Amino acid sequence: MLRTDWTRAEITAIYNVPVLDLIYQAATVHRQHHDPQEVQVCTLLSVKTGGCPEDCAYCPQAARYHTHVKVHKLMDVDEVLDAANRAKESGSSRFCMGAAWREVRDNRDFDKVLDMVRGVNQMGLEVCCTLGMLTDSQAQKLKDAGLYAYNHNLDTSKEFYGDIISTRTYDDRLDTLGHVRQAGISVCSGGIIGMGESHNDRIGMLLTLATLPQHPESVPVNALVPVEGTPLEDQERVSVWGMVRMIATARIIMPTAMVRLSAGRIRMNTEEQALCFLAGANSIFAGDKLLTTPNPDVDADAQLFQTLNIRPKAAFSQKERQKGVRFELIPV
Ligand code: SAM
Ligand code: DTB
Ligand code: SF4
Repeated sequence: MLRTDWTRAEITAIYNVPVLDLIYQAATVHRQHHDPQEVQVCTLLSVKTGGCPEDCAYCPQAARYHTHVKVHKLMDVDEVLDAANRAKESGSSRFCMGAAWREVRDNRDFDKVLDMVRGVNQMGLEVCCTLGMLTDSQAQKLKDAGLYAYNHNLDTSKEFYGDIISTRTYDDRLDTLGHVRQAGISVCSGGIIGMGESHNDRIGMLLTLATLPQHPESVPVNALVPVEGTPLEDQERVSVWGMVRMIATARIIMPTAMVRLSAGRIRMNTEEQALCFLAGANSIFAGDKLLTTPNPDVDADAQLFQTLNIRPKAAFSQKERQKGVRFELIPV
């Protein structure tokens, strides 16, 4: 039974279980709801890069920080569809387009994004976007264009949020998640660890996600990628045990969600990533770039999948496939 009435005390107790027992419990829950050999492979593309007016302390794309990121206006639809095709050919079943916007505006750029969504959907890929805040009518337009999922992270706890971002509120984030859910789009929401938050903040973020009216279908767990020029450039690397605790707790309290081992894989070896999969992660971002920072390349991931005997998950859920939604199985 899926629970949306978790208490802080319950989640804290799970989070603090001795780590090997925690992995065992999470691995058990994982096997009740998912095929442990299947890992969803998603490809990210930054369709509009840098120059963002927000002040997210982790983000290399915020205009106010001086980072290596080169500003790039919204890409052309054809270029994006070419990239989606390459992602599909290399084994991805989900294609996620990111824009360094505070919020979506109803203008020609949004119309272009809607064309991108239509095109990627027609390729039989699960199409996802992360474009900042959305109104309910924008969410509906994305849904009508064929958007499958929308990524909008809570990033951290409500209490720590103000230390990281001042240009929008936690409630703004929750409102957008509500609009996405209302439009019938699959919700992708998680956060980042390693920003100087406490264990209580990590637990607080999981509590908010697991007590939404409905769990997100996908929960990305990012390890901070510290980028030179951002206020968090000197943060220490999070240990694999930090990632494992987050992933395992998310797996236990949101058993049917896809838990995504997201940013930070570039600094993890095969064994560390294997621990994360054992703890219940069943999705990754593939391709040598996330949005603006490096990620393991396709060859390294093909090797990872071979070593761990895991395989990429096909697009769309079993239920939708039975209803006749287009999909293709692409081996790596
Ligand atoms: N501008 C939109 C927004 O903020 O929702 C979409 C793009 S934004 C870059 C997507 C997510 O990437 C952020 O919410 C954050 O969780 C993650 N992210 C950004 N920079 C990161 C970093 N340096 N390390 C880890 N995750 C990061
Ligand atoms: C998410 O949770 N992580 C991805 C995706 N959703 C959009 C982004 C990670 C970005 C890491 C920093 C960068 O490459 O710019
Ligand atoms: Fe802008 Fe998103 Fe980066 Fe924040 S995380 S600065 S909103 S691109």
